[in-house]
Amino acid sequence: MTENTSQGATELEAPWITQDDLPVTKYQIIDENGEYDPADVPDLDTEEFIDLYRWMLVEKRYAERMINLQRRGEMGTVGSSRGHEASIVGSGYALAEDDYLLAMGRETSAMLMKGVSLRDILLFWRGIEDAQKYLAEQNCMIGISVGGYLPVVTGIGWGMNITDTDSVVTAHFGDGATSTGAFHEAVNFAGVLDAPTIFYCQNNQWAISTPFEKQTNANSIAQRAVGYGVHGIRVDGNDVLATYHAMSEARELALQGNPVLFEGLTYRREGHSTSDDPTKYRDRDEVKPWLDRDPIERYESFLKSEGLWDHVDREAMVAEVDEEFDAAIEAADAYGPREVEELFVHLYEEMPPELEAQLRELERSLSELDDLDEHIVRRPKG
Ligand SMILES: Cc1ncc(C[n+]2csc(CCOP(=O)(O)OP(=O)(O)O)c2C)c(N)n1
Repeated sequence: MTENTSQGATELEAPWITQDDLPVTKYQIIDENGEYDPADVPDLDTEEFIDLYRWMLVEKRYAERMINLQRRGEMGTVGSSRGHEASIVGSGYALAEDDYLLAMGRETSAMLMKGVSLRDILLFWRGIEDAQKYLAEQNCMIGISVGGYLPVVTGIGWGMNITDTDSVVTAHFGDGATSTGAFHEAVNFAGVLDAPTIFYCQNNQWAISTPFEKQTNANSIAQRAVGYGVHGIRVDGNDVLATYHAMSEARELALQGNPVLFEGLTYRREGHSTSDDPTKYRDRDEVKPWLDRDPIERYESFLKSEGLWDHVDREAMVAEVDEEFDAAIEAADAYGPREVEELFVHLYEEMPPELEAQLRELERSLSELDDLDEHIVRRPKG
């Protein structure tokens, strides 16, 4: 990773500030070699330590199975979370049942922890709008519009303040989303409103083909917190314990009315999605060191050092995930065919006239273009 810096203009006299005045450190508990200081390890019991590992396997296996399904034409485009397991699991594990989680799409295990059913996640990726309704019943949603849902997060947090709800709302998003206007409005306004919000940026270094250093001239996402007057932190997102611990503290801060801008540093190991070929824009030399920094392997070495590895039956864990995945596919396959109207119905209790008009227009086009409906249903997905 290259760092952007402010350049030129030496020998000025007024008290200018630059980002170099605010060095941002990376919070880490287990380092890349699996070394750690026992005093820094969060206070979890054996079951919880193992649980973190199991969830990371869930995330990994889910990503593998989704890609297989997509390759067989049984799923739409899929975005792999390989490499993000610690970031997703550590952040999700710190949340409570009533907290809200607005995901950008790579956070399956965090949503499952909140009680979302795997079937509904599969339905979502098959383009079935009903799925969002089921996700929302567990205080979760997936926002495909990059950054677009971030002001909604501030709104939910504001609502929690008004109703005196003892919960937080967290939004996950990528480094690309931090360049949207919506991101700036959302974090700024959350600060003004003391909203119990956690803005969790999974900085995986790439927004499709745009590398982080072309995304922003800032050295980190975390440093931007200062400009909004909120708490910020940069965490090694490949270290599940550091992520979990920092996220637990972020939750406490948010509950006390301090919004948090959280940067989890990680790396997208595979393509942005199954429609993307990353070899077109990034070197193998760049990817290789990240493959050696696998978050799951790093945590395995921690479990071994702590003498907890004997409690892990990895094969049985994977078999259990596969069983759950098989059942979820069966349930998703059994979900009946949907009508185009479903795209319009879940937003308002009563459909406003503009939407009603759009729906009629779409129905008219579909009936006029006999082939279109057939095309939508049959076109190759992905
Ligand atoms: C408003 C909007 N513009 C463009 C897109 C197309 N798009 C999908 S993902 C993506 C890049 C997202 O990168 P980042 O926010 O870093 O998240 P990542 O997928 O890397 O985790 C883009 C531009 C979109 N979904 N929404």
